[in-house]
Amino acid sequence: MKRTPNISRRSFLARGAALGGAAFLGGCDQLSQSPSFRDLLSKAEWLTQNVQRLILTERDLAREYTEADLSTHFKANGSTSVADPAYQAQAQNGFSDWRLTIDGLVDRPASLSLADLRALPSRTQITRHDCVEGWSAIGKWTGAQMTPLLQSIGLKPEARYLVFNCADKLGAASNYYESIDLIDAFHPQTILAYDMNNAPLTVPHGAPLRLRVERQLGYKHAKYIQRIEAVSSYAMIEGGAGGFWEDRGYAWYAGI
Ligand SMILES: Nc1nc2c(c(=O)[nH]1)N[C@H]1C(S)=C(S)[C@@H](COP(=O)(O)O)O[C@H]1N2
Ligand SMILES: [Mo]
Repeated sequence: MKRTPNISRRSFLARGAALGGAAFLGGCDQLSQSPSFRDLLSKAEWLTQNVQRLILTERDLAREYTEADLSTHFKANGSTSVADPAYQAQAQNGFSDWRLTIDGLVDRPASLSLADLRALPSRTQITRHDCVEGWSAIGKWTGAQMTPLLQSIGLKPEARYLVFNCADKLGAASNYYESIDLIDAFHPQTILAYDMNNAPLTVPHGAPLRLRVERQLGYKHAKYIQRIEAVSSYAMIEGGAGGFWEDRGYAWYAGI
């Protein structure tokens, strides 16, 4: 494993000092919850791998539960099926010819099969999903970790958000979509989940691939992902607010 060079730590500390020194370093987690600080951290100049690593090791994980805590019933919400004929044909074939596109502000755009994704470094986590509609459920999720995937794809310096394009429309004219910043993209519990409760994702829960971004509310957890685009801004996408529900008035930052 490559070690973090001291020079990077020094330049990180220098920047930290410029922002208020000890208070900045000591209160890292609280500060990371403030939108303006998150915005600052998302700026390209901050996003060398080593800086990300230093920040993220300080971040709390969402609470993880045990097998005994698993909900006997996990509600499926929002879209529970997809009308798109191309998706339905893929589902018929067990998603063997489905592909995930990763493009936008990346060094090496990719087209990945489910087998490709299953071969990547994975993480399994038992977490509680909280929907703004007033229900929660505990489920077990396994998926490809975003951090090593993004490191192999390579983000361009201008990249600040990942936009997840989904296959469903939820009664609207255009597809469901969501966006997360790079703080959440590189969070250790952020995974592209292909298994739920030890079995391949079912269609109601977002087959074949959905986002788990455990420090955010339910609507950020995009199901039926077909494309991930790295962008510098989401202002020009759809309604401009960064997501299907955000365009309809929900907060973009849905941290819990
Ligand atoms: N593509 C897509 N993703 C989606 C939704 C949706 O309708 N379409 N609904 C969101 C909402 S509001 C919630 S609470 C969760 C529900 O996930 P579940 O069906 O696995 O419970 O998915 C989120 N992701
Ligand atoms: Mo939700």
